[in-house]
Amino acid sequence: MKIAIVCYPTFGGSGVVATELGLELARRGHEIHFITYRQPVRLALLNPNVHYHEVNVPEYPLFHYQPYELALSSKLVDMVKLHKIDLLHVHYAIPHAYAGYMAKQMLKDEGIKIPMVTTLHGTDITLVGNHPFYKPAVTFSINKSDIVTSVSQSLKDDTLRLFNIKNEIQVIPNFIELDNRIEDNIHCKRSVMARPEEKIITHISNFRKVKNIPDVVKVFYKIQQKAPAKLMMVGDGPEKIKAEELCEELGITDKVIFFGNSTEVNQILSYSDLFLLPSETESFGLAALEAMACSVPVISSNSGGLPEVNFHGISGYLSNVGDVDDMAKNALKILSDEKELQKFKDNAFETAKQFSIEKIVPIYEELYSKVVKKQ
Ligand code: GMT
Repeated sequence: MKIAIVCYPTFGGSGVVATELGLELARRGHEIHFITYRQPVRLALLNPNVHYHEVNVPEYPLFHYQPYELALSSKLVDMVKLHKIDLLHVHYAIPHAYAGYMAKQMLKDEGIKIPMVTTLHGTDITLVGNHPFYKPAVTFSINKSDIVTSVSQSLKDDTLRLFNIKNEIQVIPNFIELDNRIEDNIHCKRSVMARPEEKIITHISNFRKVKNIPDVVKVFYKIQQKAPAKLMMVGDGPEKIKAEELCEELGITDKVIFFGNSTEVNQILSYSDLFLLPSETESFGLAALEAMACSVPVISSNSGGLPEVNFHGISGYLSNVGDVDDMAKNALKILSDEKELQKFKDNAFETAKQFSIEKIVPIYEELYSKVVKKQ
């Protein structure tokens, strides 16, 4: 099949999922066309089945806002015609589903019928999409998609609660490539991060408010009072400076490393003993799954789709949002006994297997075949 994938090309979870999906589909013999404004960060182009088409939006002084949706829908029309694409798969409703629908309509006018699959990822529904300024357009484009998928049951429930949706929503959880662990090597050594007796605690995110970054620091502060430990903060975003300031206030700057956006996530996770994700909400929590796939247990909040990924008392522990005492208590329960730690590490990896790329990607392939046949 020839599939166009529209996504955000950044470090965010939706872009990562879209990229990994495209790469796996390409390995399975499909011809994949990524259409976005920049080359996705995890996209390797050394595959004859993978193509990347950049959406350019020329700056024009009349426009206060440059019309990206217009440029994207025009690019979709051109690429569908040029490469004889069979299907559009858009990730993140805003503005991708809207632009995809416009492209479909323009193509229909020329006698070309193309189905559109829309995958909802989280903030497109829970934070941004339900804002009154966007809601009618988001509702419309979800209802006009040929197939709608969401990455968790929790996100499906949120979508049905917040929008007037007439379409069916199919839950397809995010997935992970297993065996991502990387051994100590010349380019990345555990000793750079911590001393042998110190446990490595890691957090990875886009450092937005929804991630509750101060709670990451507070939980770590409590952990290091009882057990020798270091905190790895990976990623960048608006809350990073505040986190650095909080570390200074608490006198723990020598125990915290801020990496910024890193392409060495798997190396860092391979040395980690525990992952912290105390988010206010999380439709899925891909970062938690990435940690689990590297055998790292997860201490998370129990909101949104997190309970569908992190199993309480098995792959880690879940606490109420903001309950840093409970999170620290649970973290120490895992860390203070080597046997217990190993059990949780093994369980985390076993849990991640349920979300293996080999299990999940065929579900998308089946959906694609069905919807293409229907046209
Ligand atoms: O806030 C983020 O983590 C980025 C955001 C995105 O859209 O890229 O992530 C959302 O989609 C991910 C992939 O499906 C999910 O794993 C994240 O849980 C979700 N974020 C939120 O719901 C806050």
